[in-house]
Amino acid sequence: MLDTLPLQNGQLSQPLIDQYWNDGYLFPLPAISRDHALNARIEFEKIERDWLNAGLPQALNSYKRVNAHVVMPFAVDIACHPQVLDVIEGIIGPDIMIYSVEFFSKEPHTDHVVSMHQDLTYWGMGAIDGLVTAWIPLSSATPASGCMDFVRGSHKNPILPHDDTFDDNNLLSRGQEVRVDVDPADKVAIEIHPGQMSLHHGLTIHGSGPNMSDDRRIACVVRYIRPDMSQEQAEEDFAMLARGEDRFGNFTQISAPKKNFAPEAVALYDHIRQIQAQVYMNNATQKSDMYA
Ligand SMILES: O=C(O)CCC(=O)C(=O)O
Repeated sequence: MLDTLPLQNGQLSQPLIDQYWNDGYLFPLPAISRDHALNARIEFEKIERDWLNAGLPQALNSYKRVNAHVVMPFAVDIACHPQVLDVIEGIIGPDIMIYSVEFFSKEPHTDHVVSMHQDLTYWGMGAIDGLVTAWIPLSSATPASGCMDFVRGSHKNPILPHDDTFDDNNLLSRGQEVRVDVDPADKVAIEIHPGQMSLHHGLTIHGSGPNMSDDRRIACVVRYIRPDMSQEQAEEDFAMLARGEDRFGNFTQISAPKKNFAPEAVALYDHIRQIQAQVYMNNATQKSDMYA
């Protein structure tokens, strides 16, 4: 296990900020505490039990897989944790919005993978620098459990062509895969454990292999944006202010839910989903629902 990178008064030092912009990722960094991560897993698994057959309008998997912050307060608690935001501030500055919180889980001994891709490919914001992802594990992410692999320096590319595979074992909405043969030797395995996190740039080529371990691999994945970013392919898009100010108004601001799946939050979730699905699934070679 790699030692957590040292912060200066809870913030990224200039050499670490430089390393992020040079490599397109940074890890392992301190995140929420180990206890917080393990308790968040307990809450996540309780939601899985309590809400699976509760008659929600969408499949529970959809709420877990995208925009969990709209309906699950514990997802907002993680995304707004001051320690995490102090680190994010070093990358995108003092005004920080949450674009999405997503749970990526892989069951033990299963073939689910994430093909190599760039996040920004289908998000309608262009090839921007003002989006950073914090990948916060709620269980250990190791090469055996299917941790992420990053390609160093690949964020210096534009958005590259991707092919849709719609493979059932792929956790991405379209099974999208970057049309580049990534040499296995160029993949850096991002082993991290509860209490740590990794950061990656929206253009960094990354993916992850199957979980061959005996435990679930669960991560809380938070997409942070600067308020001056904007949605170019839909009239409206949504974000939650986590710190600082939004002086641009490019995103409709949403507030944190007060309880799990509050009816008004579930209705808002559906509204956001309808608008974002048009962007995410634009020109898809196969009609498919977003994260059903
Ligand atoms: O959790 C994974 O394996 C992949 C997550 C991912 O693609 C991302 O965080 O952008």
